[in-house]
Amino acid sequence: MKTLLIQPAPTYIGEIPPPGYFPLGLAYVASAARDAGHEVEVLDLWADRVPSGEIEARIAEHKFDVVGITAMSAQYRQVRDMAKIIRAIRPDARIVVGGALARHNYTEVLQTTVVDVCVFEWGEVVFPQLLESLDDLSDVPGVAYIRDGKVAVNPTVGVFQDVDNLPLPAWDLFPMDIYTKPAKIGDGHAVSSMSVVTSRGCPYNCRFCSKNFQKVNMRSIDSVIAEIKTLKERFGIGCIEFEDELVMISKKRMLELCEKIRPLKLKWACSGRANIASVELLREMKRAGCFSVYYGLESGSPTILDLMDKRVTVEMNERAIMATRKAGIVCRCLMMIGFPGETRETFRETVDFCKRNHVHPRVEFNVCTPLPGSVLYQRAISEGKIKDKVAFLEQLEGLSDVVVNMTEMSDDELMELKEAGGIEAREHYYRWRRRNPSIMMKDGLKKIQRIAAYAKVWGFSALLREGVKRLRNDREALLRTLLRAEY
Ligand code: B12
Ligand code: SF4
Repeated sequence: MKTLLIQPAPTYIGEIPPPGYFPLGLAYVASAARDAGHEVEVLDLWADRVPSGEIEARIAEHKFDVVGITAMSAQYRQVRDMAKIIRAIRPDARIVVGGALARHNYTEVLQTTVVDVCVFEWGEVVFPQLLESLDDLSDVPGVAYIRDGKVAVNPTVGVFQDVDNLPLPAWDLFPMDIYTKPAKIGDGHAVSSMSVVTSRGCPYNCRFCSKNFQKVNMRSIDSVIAEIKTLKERFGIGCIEFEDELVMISKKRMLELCEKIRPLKLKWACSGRANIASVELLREMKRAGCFSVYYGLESGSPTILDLMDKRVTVEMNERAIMATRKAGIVCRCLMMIGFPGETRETFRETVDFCKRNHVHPRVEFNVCTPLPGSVLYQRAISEGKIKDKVAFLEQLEGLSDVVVNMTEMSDDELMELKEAGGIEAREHYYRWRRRNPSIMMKDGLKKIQRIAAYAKVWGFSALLREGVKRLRNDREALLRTLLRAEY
């Protein structure tokens, strides 16, 4: 079967930025389909930075019987429009969608677009079976499709036992020169970076979170290390971004990862969880090459953390920040505003938390959005805040500001609080930095190291041109980046 797999590009942004992350899910699917004997081509619209006006021509260059698109919920509109184009070019081709959009909104996708099949989790297991059974999908697990004019839903794959024997991602089908360009800076060195997952799923159930895998499946650390060694040998990768929903899942597993990754002498970054973030563990991580951990701390209010079912306390979060900095690892904190129950008072607790702990909220404060697949989404539907699921999906594109307000405050009040809170936290943070010359110096040195590393890779004049361009476009953002603390 001739198969074309597509990674969409964020065309709604205007000028498409270079891709920040390798589309691992699609690469796993590509690998499994190829191993099953199918002809697989990849069209990576993001890596190629294809503007919307050129998508049709790029798709028409390929011959295919089946096309597969990867998409998150926020990409509904892109999928709908792309499916229409594909149908016009090749009316007989089957159109398949996988990823969070297909997992959580298969009904809407199948009823309002020309997509034929939605694949839930485990695309690498499901897709090859699907390609063999296109005429009758009734025995293919983990798919939804239209049968007799109705949406038919097959049972999911669930826990997949053989996770260590999945084929490695089909990196070679993607433009690896783009993905491995040494643009990521691991601890002051420009290195080629690549995404890896050590597990699927997360054992927690934070109420705002939309997880891609319902059950937790963990790979053995040995299989993860074997993959990393391959990446190092084949592509000269010097930095690994662990993209699991939660990497710091347990102390024991993390220590095993540290012990086995240390001899590879790589830099790596991962997501963390405050409840297991001790100085001892983080020091081990640092020794093993970890340079950055990001935590979804979300709120400084104990009430909101409980309502979210975060299963951490404000004190644990504070200890995690301290421990991470003490270990010499960059601590990135994701904060949120607007979870149901949020008031001026609870958000004040969050801003005070940021100030007390000198947190620079990484993306300022994310406005809480009831993403499909989350407990909050069900609540928004039952409370009548989401009346039309398709209109809601359309609004998710870009995902900025207030999409659905889950608080008792007005949208304007929420946005005012977010802006003012962001300014207050940032100003405090920079004041604190100015008052701590030793930290300023340490960070300054790191920044110089980074700039030098960039210059080595890109050339000094290209770096200067880029700097001037950014200064013209968004002076404040550039200054923020330059001033952001590393410790
Ligand atoms: C990297 C990443 C991104 C990257 C882009 C990824 C890419 N395609 O290039 C960037 C930074 C752009 C991104 C952005 C966002 N992301 Co994101 N991201 C991730 C992350 C960390 C890793 C994805 C990954 O590689 N997973 C590992 C692979 C193996 O799993 P997978 O992608 O799910 O693929 C499997 C199946 O889904 C399926 N499958 C996937 N595609 C296809 C295609 C076909 C044809 C088939 C058959 C099967 C199939 O098979 C695959 C193999 O099993 C995940 C968390 C996670 N661990 O999944 C979040 C995640 C996908 N992101 C999420 C969110 C919320 C966002 C944002 C909305 C965040 C924000 N507040 O802005 C934005 C969306 C921006 C927008 N407007 O479009 C949510 C998705 C929720 C949802 N309902 O959509 C996740 C699950 C994180 C979470 N738990 O909250 N993200
Ligand atoms: S927010 Fe993080 S810890 Fe909570 S359920 Fe989602 S992935 Fe797991």
